[in-house]
Amino acid sequence: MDTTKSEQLFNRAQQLIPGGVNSPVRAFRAVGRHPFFVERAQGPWLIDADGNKYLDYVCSWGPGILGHAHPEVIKAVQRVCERGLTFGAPTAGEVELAELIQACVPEMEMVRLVSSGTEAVMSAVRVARGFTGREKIIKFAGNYHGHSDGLLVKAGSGLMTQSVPDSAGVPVGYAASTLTAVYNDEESVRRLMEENHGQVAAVVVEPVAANMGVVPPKKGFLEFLRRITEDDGALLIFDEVITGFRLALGGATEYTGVSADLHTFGKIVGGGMPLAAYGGRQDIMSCVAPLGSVYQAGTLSGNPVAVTAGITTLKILMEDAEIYERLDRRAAKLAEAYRQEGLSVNRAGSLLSAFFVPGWEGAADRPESREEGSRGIENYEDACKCDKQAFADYFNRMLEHGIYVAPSQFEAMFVSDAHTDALIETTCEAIRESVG
Ligand code: HOZ
Repeated sequence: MDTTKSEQLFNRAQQLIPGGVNSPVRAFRAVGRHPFFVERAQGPWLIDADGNKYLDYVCSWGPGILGHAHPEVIKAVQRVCERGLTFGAPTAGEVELAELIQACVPEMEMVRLVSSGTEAVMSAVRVARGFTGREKIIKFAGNYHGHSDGLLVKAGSGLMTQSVPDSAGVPVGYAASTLTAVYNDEESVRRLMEENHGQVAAVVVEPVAANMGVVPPKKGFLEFLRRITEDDGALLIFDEVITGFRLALGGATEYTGVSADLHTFGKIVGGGMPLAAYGGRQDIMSCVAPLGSVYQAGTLSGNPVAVTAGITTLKILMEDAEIYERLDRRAAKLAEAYRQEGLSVNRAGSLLSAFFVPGWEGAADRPESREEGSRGIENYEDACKCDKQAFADYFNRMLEHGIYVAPSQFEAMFVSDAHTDALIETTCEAIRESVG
């Protein structure tokens, strides 16, 4: 595979951009190679600067549920661009997108549009503090909620990939009001709630964790969080930046049946453009300025181009009654292929992770260890035990087969509607040849 142009670009990038990338996991450090630079993308394919073509299961880390450059989305964006790129004033599209979000997730009684998932969660936490008059929050080790100061404590995603649980530069005081519990462990939450009774503004959780690899909630875990927050007068925030419009049109609430007070969305809701949203109960969201005293603002919030990409994407999803069933079926096929090779697989709809758990070698020959749910990863500590070198070897072999999965054991694999049955079959063959 010729990678000359990507290498040249990476050399130039490293002179100016920290690590040569604008988001750490993209640097490919965990898989021992340099990143490729993307030239363009279409459907399930990425084409790099040297003309190499990859079947893409990263899908821009989640937004690409329809595949890349969906013609309807591109056309709508081209049309709206002709009318101007940003106004810093309200547009009809913002109202329409808010209405569509509410139609999909009825709990979103009020919605605020922002520009990134980080901003959405940071703002939701501020609203929770303003509403309750309390300062502390509880998050879970291995959950990632963007890079705002108070949420970079025992965070997943890039921090896990680099084995840095906490970021430097976060004032001790900020981190002190973030309490960390163990995902899927009710007792750890109960203890923190008791020790900090009446002081916790919110429990913020990825309802299906997807930043320590995919880790679904154990039966009853989210229901427990709902009860304990209600009993204490704290709010429950579902960070649905990844799960929103991916697990179902109604996101995690539809998928799990559990309600939250506030939700945050990103990725799919922006249709591939920088747009995110937070919202929920009207009494809580009424605290946001100019209605209330919790301040949050943004020049590019509700940007007309991003809003158009979001509206078009949500409409396509809403009009296709079978899309989620299709995605689920295809992801299940991939999961089965990984299991047959002895890996431990977690899956929720079109999100999945294959973990190189200790003892994975030879597990393919032990039928009992191939069963769904056996040798499962349930939390951060379990995920940390995985064999990262084996993952890196597998990643590189998949890339040689022309298949791009996330360059970290701790990121999800995303299946899009552009991954046809035939492409899934090709991928299963590559999995058989790349694991082990
Ligand atoms: N941290 C995000 C993935 N969970 C984004 C990574 C990127 O865009 O490089």
